[in-house]
Amino acid sequence: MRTLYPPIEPDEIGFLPVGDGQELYWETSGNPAGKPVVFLHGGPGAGTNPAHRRLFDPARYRIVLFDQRGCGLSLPHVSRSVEHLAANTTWHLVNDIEKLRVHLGIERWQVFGGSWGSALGLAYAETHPDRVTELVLRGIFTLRKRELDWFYEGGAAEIVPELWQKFLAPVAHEERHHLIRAYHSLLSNPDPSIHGPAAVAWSTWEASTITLLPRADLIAAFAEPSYALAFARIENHYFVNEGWFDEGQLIANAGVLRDIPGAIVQGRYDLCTPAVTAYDLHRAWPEASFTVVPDAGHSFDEPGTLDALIEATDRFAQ
Ligand code: STX
Repeated sequence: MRTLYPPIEPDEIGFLPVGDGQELYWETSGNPAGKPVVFLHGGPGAGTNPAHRRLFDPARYRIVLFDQRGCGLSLPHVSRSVEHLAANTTWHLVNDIEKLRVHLGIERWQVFGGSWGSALGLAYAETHPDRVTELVLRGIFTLRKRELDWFYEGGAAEIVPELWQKFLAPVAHEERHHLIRAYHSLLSNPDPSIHGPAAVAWSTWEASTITLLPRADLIAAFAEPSYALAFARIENHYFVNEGWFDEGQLIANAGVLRDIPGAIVQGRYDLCTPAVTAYDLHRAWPEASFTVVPDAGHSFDEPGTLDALIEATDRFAQ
């Protein structure tokens, strides 16, 4: 089984102004003369962390991580005010990726994305296919109505009912027929005694359902108040707006990817983004390798998932 490469430090970091008063934290690590790869994090709103560098052979890759608008180390942080969400959409992020590519002097790069990062990776690659050397996607998420309904309106609840009760708790009974909308109102309420507990409940629902087995460290990290608030506000903002996608757009346009080498990696027991979406993408884009990990949930760091992801980044490092 392949496991994460050893920990490394960035060799360069910076803050890129991308307009609308937003500055994005970025970093490069690995081999400055290596093959460029950009890592797209999940959520949206989850930010990058140092473990993400370790998905790529540092001797062969120039590894680019950045925090998407409003989260991680990027500024302004959405935990400070919902006003900062106005200029934060999928298509802002697609343009930001291009700005970062040009800023770093990179012609074409590999795109790696898990979960929300897979949606953003598809949106970017379908908009700028000539800039993408390979596409590695994990825990496929395309924000179709059925996917949002599954995770936020009662599907996954059937499997983890006691966790679902905690997700419902902040929402008044008469608002429970549309939870993404109900949470939108709670998370944008200026009163911290309203938005604070809602953010922690939203983030805890995700943290407690993304691994095959419960992980107390992850659940605690997601409940940290300012992390939870930015994560919950950004995710909810994207989902209320259906990602600014037409229904089914990312899979309908997968024909554009035909000439891009690709890998699709999916955990069988992924409660967050069930395998049917990965399968639908596989059928629309049969040229990409398709691996269903039989004993994994959603998270990137389950052993079988790491093995399949690093197999792909090693294969594409040549
Ligand atoms: N959110 C899916 C997503 O992108 C609905 C995601 N889920 N968990 C994560 O991302 C992290 C593990 C990266 C926080």
